[in-house]
Amino acid sequence: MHMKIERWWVAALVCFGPFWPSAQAQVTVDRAWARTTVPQQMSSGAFMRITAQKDVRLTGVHSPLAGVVEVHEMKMDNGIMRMRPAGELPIKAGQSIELKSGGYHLMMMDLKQQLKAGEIVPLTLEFKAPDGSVSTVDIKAVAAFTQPAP
Ligand SMILES: [Cu+2]
Repeated sequence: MHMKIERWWVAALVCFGPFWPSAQAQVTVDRAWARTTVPQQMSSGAFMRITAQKDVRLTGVHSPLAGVVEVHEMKMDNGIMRMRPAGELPIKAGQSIELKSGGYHLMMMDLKQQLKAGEIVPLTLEFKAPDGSVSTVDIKAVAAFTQPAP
């Protein structure tokens, strides 16, 4: 029985493998880092560069270390820096978007632990293509006090 299942999976890979849409081929993420926190701090930002090979929208983000992760936008408003949920973030084919301090960023809320320097913060980014297909990209952001040198 075990052998049978294994063989079926091999067959599935051979038959369907080349037709599976590859999330990795559509979106790449690099320079990912997250801001360290002090004890009891419940939220923090995560930053990275996202490059899309095809038109996509960043539709959701999840992390096992945070209850909620939202895409936020920071803007000057009458001399005051404000941030608010940005909703879905469109990225055009061939375009890179920099999530950085003072601009778009990922807001991690309801943090389940303190983020100490060097801590790995796993994040799953969910992208939607114009045809409605959904792909996810798993990344690991490193906690740091300020943006690490590229
Ligand atoms: Cu924010």
